Amino acid sequence: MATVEPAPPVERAVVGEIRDIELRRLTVPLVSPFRAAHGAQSHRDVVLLAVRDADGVTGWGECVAMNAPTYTAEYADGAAHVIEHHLLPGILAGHGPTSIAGHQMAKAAVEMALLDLGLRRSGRSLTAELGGHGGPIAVGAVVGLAPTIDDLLVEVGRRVAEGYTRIKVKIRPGWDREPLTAVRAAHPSVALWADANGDYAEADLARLCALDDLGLGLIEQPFPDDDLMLHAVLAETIDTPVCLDESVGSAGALRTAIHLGALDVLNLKAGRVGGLREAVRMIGVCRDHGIPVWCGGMLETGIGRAANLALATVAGMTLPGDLSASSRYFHRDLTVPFELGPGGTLVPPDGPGLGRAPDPDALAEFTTSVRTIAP
Ligand code: SMG
Ligand code: MG
Repeated sequence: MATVEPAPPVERAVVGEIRDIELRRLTVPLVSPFRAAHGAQSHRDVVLLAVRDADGVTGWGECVAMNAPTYTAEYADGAAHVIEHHLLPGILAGHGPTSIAGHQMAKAAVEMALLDLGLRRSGRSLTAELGGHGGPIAVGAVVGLAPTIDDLLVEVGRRVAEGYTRIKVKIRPGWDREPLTAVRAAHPSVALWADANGDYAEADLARLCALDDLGLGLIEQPFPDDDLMLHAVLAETIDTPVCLDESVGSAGALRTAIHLGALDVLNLKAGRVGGLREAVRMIGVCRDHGIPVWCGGMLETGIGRAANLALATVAGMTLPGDLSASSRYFHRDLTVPFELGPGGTLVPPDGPGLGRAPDPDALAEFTTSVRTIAP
């Protein structure tokens, strides 16, 4: 017999009030292909939820799963299946999301939609609900693996010219010291971070330690996600702060990683940890242990970006997140675009709920399928 997750008041209040739920698939083109250790993507394959009540108020939820299970085990088709067949039935029956193992990205999308609906109904912003301060906040841009150093420098130069003061560069074995040195020389005052998406191995420890003289703000997820011990060895050896991303899927995993000394800094993504509520709990764990934390990104459209921005203003989020303007990834975003403000900053919307909703024309342009599910 499936059990039901106990939901916080806002989410609980809307269950039982739902008229129907739209599960929508979209393909949104990226301005240019985004390449990391696990492959390249030229479009964002989005799973979008629209939860409607009887008055026609709609809550939106974006799932951050990618189109294929190359970066994480979760992926868009799988998440859509889990949402439709394992999470929504309990909600549509008036109970709340069914308790299932794993599938954090699917759970987070459902939570986002229920939260947005509940907050829209009460007129409260997500930022206020999470305890955030509303911004503006400093943000950073991410630059993927590039074909040549010259290409990398062009891309980094473009982001710096746009106003970003913190740049994260994707690295992999063989694409690390040389490109990072070139970026460091071209932009000595930019905060430079490196993200390996788990592509290094134990044999690369010395190669990573040799990056210490580049003044990097952090090295993110150098080793595979299950190898906390290796991250602990590196953190012990290297001066550059070691940041975890893929390794930390819950508050429990975070406490374990802290106990092992496997991280100095946390990249926090609500999608990776099952939702915004868990993410806020994890900010508290980081604060208790003096671990700096920042909001990660998953190339979200304006829906997920609005949620990330609200989360990024919660006290304890101490470093600039992977939260660029919409134009970094999209010629046309699903929502009114987010634009970079003075000093490389963004401001979360202050309207009810997420404060952003998809533009109907953009939805029509990018939607590839819609399923409407009613109680
Ligand atoms: O949203 O700006 C963004 C992307 C940030 O690099 C980014 N995300 O490992 O941190 C990460 C990656 C995951 C997505 S790449 C498939
Ligand atoms: Mg990362």
